[in-house]
Amino acid sequence: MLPYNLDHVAIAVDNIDSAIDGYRTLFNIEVVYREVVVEQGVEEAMLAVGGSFVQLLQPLSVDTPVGKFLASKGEGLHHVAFAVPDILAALDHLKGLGARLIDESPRIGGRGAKIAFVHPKELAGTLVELVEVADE
Ligand code: CMX
Ligand code: CO
Repeated sequence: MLPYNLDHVAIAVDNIDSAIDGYRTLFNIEVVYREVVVEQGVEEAMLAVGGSFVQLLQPLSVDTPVGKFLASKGEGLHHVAFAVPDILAALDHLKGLGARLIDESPRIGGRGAKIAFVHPKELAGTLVELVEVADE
């Protein structure tokens, strides 16, 4: 299983508007997509950098993955996401290797993409997301 791109690097933030302002002011990076994803418990903003994104994540409540993360660790890097052409094939491949999956089957994330997570304890303490981007 070979990801074809680094889709995004996700950062947990307390205030998405001030985080967006910071990236715009310092790096002139603009938001190309912004969405509330209720199932994931976040408001997310995607900021384009070349063919990849910085994903800023503000939790919708404390009782969500990003809310719990902020409460225990504070703001910072939350996960990295690899783009894969076929997420079902990628999950089958990982299951075959006995990987510790958080999602056995894909969920729908921002941009209508199919997403699934691999546990951070599996990969040097970093949460990894697989993304199959929806057709334009
Ligand atoms: N990166 C690295 N480690 C993390 C982590 C993260 N993002 N989130 C939690 N952990 C670690 C904690 O530090 C803790 O480690 P210790 O046991 O060493 O203290 C351990 O995982 C358990 O932490 P927890 O607060 O009890 O969290 P849970 O086990 O309830 O949940 C996880 C952790 C990864 C299973 C959960 O956050 C999850 O399901 N994440 C996937 C969904 C998600 O993150 N959605 C938001 C993003 C949506 C998007 O990108 O579109
Ligand atoms: Co993500």
